[in-house]
Amino acid sequence: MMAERRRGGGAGEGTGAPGTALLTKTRPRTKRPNMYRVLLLNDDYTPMDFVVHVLERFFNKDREEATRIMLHVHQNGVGECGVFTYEVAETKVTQVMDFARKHQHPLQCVMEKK
Ligand code: TYC
Repeated sequence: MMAERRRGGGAGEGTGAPGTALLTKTRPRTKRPNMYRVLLLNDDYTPMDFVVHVLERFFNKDREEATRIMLHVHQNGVGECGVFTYEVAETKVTQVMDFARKHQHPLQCVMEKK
């Protein structure tokens, strides 16, 4: 007697026209996106104030945090500006590289998968 378990136009059940019912079992699937670190690299020429400005402007850091990250990069060669999804990380890298080039500084910004 129970020809179909469910009926009535819910997700994945087709149009409800006669003979078209598709019985599907779904469960909610939330998958975490891959995340990417955006890194600044040290060099001998880019002014410290410029790097602090980059961290404030593109990574929304306050002056104190921006200065801390800049000094970390200066002393260690590399440092993390933030962690983002692929598209956001790619956009940050492009923005920083374009901004550095425009001001004729050799500052390098890269991304790496976490
Ligand atoms: N080393 C640079 C200087 O002494 C400062 C600097 C810091 C440059 C961080 C790049 O990502 C950088 N002027």
